[in-house]
Amino acid sequence: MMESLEQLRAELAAAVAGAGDLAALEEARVAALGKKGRITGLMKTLGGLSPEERRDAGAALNALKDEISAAIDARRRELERAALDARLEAERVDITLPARPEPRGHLHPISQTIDELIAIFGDMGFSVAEGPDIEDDFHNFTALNFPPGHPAREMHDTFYLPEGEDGTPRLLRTHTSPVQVRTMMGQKPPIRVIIPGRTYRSDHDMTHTPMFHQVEGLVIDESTHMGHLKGCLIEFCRAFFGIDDLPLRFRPSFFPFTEPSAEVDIGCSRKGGELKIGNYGDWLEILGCGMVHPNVIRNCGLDPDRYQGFAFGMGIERIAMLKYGIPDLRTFFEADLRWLRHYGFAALDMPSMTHGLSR
Ligand code: 2NL
Repeated sequence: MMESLEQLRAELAAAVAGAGDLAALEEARVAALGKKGRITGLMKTLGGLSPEERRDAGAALNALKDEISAAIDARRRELERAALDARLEAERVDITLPARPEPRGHLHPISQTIDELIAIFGDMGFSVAEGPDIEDDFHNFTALNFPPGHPAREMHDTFYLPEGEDGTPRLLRTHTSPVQVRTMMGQKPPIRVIIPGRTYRSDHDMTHTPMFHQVEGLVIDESTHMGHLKGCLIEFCRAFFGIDDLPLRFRPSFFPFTEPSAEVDIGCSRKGGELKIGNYGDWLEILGCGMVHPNVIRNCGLDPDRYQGFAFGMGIERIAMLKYGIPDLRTFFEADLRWLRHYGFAALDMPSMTHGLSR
């Protein structure tokens, strides 16, 4: 029997070692240790032996069984490891490859310009505020010192909506100023915010679209004066157009919500019918500004004897057209992909003070 056990050990060990995958290994296990396996079969013959023979043969069979079991376990770990290695190799992903070889989307010039405004004013310590497009009379007109019969309040210029549940008239904001009203009513000075956003006016021709974008800025503190207003806007215009010696001219003007008020021109040239921004002797209007009217400060719940400040506003389409040479306002809203491919910006071109604000 011992001789045949040696033979059996060699055969079973070879079957285990030669199993090429987990299924073959399971077959070898059943053939050796299963109910009808060869070791199991020999175990069943022990009963017919004499006590002495049974003790020796039993010990030998148990040793063989343990040895083959251990060999099967070892082989199983080997095969599982090899299977995992093969799978990892097959499913390998090169995470250093670009997500898409060629990014195809473009940022709209309005989005790009807003990113640039936020970068420049952010660098000067301004944060960004937002508010609802649907407003009420108080935030859009009354708080801003528009008198009751002011032409801007007319149906003709403003999109009015059905009144709200409380009976107050609703409208689409005609400027971003109501967000500044909400800011003053909601937080204590010092305040330094810009508000870029959509605005709406009932006007549609070559140079007007019923929806357009504005950015307004507001600074409120205890001693903010017109010198701060001038320095801030000179710095902004020079950074935005990337022209260090860009001249600015402040002309007296009127807005209901500022006193005094000014309109700002930047230097330009119109030689040969082509508009060029820079120090060339001619002037181009770019924005409106002023010291916030004491009535507005009071209407927003602040004490005008303690707080004062400045505000400004400009059209985003207009400054984008000037900077990027876009000739027609209406093309901004046509959703023409060829136009966007031409005037749009790469999605990962993050504007910043140190890495350039444009391509
Ligand atoms: C323009 C001129 C301007 C403001 C906007 C403002 C807002 C508050 C108080 C005072 Cl809450 N002023 N905004 C001030 C001056 C001019 O916009 O030409 N926009 C396109």
